[in-house]
Amino acid sequence: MSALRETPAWRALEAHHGDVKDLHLRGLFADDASRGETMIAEAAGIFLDFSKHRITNDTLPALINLAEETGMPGHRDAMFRGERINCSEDRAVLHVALRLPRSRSLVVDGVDVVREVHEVLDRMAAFCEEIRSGRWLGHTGRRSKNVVNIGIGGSDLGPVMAYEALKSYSRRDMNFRFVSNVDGTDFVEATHDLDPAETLFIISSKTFTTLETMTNAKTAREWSLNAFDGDESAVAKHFAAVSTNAEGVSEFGIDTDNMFGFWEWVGGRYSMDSAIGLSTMLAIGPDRFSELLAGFHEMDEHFLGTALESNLPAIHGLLAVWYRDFFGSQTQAVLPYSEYLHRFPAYLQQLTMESNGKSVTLDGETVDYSTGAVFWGEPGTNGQHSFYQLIHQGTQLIPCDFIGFNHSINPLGNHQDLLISNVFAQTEALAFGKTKEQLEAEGVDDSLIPARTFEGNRPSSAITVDHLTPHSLGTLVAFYEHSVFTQGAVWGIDSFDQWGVELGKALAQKIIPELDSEAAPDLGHDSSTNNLIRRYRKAQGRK
Ligand code: G6Q
Repeated sequence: MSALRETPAWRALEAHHGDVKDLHLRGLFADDASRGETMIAEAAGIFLDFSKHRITNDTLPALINLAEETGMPGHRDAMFRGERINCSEDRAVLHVALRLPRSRSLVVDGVDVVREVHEVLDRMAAFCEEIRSGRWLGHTGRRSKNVVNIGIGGSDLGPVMAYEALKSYSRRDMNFRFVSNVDGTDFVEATHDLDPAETLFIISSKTFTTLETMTNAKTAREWSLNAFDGDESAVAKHFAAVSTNAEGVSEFGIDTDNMFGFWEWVGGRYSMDSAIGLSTMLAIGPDRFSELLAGFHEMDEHFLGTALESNLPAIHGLLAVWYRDFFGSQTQAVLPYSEYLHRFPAYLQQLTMESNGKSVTLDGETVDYSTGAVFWGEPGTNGQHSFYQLIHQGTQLIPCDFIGFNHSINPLGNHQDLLISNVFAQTEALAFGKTKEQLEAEGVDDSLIPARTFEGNRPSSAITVDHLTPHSLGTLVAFYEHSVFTQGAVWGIDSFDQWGVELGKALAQKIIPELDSEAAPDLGHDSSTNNLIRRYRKAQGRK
C-alpha cells in the first residue's frame, strides 16, 4: 500500500467517510441552521460557499490533517521560493513570479527573476502602445488593426479565454483572432476577411518547435508575403513572436526586436500572464494587464499566507480530493454564469487535467488511489437546458462549481437577477432535491413519482465575485491554479510535467512521412494503423 494511504490522516478520512457518506444535506442543514454562514471563506474579492458539500464540521479539519501530513504547505513554500519542484523536468515552477510587483525581488540561481519579468512587461507595454496608438505601421503604411495569435495548448487557451472574458475592456476597433488547430480550416476561417496589410501575427510558442504552431506560422508567412509580392522585409512589420527559443524565432525570420521572451520555469498552462499574454495586453492595454497581474498576485499572497482552514484554494483542492478519493467521483463540473467566461471551462480543463492527470508519484511509484478528475463544463444557464439532467438525476456524483457575478457588465432589464437566481436555485435543487412527500403534497400522480423524485445530496460550491474585471479574472485563475497545486501536492504527483503531451508530439512526426511520401512506405505499425494509413493514401491517389 502506498505511503499516502498509510498516513494516519488518510485512514482517519476513510473512517470519517464511513460516517458521512449516508448523511443527507437536508439533515446536515436541519441539524445546523448556521451552516450556510459558517462554511464560507472569502479573500481577494472571491466568496466561496462550501456549505452544500457532503461534509460535517469534522471533515475540513481531517482534510487539513492530510494536507499537513503530506507536506502540502512545505511544498507550496518551496514552489514560491523557486525550488525545482517539477522533478521529472528538473525545473522550478515559478508562474507566481510572473505577477510579483516591481518592488519585490526573487533570486533564483543567482538571477533576480522579478527584474527580468518586468523588463519583458515593459517591452510588451511599449510594443502594445505602438500598435494601439496606430504609430506602428505595416509594410504598406497601414495601421495594424487585426491581431492573430497563433499558438496551441497553453499558448492558445489562456489568450483566447482571457480575450473572451475581457472583451468588454478590449479595443473594439481592433480584431483579435486565434488560430490553434493544424486543420487548415482554422487559419482560413480566422483570416478570410482580414487584409494582410492591416494584420499582425503573434507566433506564440514556448519551444518554437510545435508542429501545429510552426505549420500555421509558415502558412501565415505565405499569406502575408503573397500580399506584398514576396518581399521578405514585410515580416518585420507583420510578425511578432513569444517564445523562450530566440534561435528558432530568428531562423523563422522574425526580428528578435519583436520577440518577447519568457522562461523555462513557466509551464505552458501557467503562462497566460507571461509574454504569452501579449494578445491580451494588446486587447485591453498595459494598465488593465497590470490589474490582471495584481489579481493573480493577491490570490498568490492569500494562498501563501493564510491558514488552511480559511485558505480558498486549499479548501477547494482538498474538497476535490475528498470526492475523488473517498466518494469515487470521476468528474467535476465548472459552470460559470457569465457568457464572457464561455472559454473558462476549456481553459480549466487543460489546467486541471494536464496538471493532475498523472499516475506515478514524484518518487516514480505507481499510485494506488485516484488522482485528477475529468473536468468539464459550459456556461449557465445554457447547460441547464442540456446536461444538467444527468447531474440532477443520473447515477454519478458530480461535484459542481457555480461561478456568478453580483453585477453584470451589461445590465439589461432584469437579466442579471434572472441569471443569478438560476445559480442559487440550481445549488439548492442539487442539494435538497424533491422528495416523494413533496410531490404527493403537490398532487403528482403516484405513477409519476419515481421519475419526478430528486434524490438531492448532490454537492456544489458557490463562488461569487462582485464584477468581472481583469483583476477578478486574475484572482479566479490563480484560485484554480492553487487548487490544482493543493490536489497534486496531497497526491504526491508532479503537477507540472506533461509527458503525455510530448508523446503525442512525437507520434505524429513518425506518421507524417508515411502519409505524404511518393513511394508506398514500409509500414510497421499494428494492422489497424497500417490499414488506416493505406486507405488515406488511396484517397489522396497515392500508392
Ligand atoms: C502546457 C503544455 C502544452 C503546450 C503546447 C504548446 O502546459 O505543455 O499545452 O503549451 O503544447 O507548446 P509550445 O508553446 O512550446 O508551442
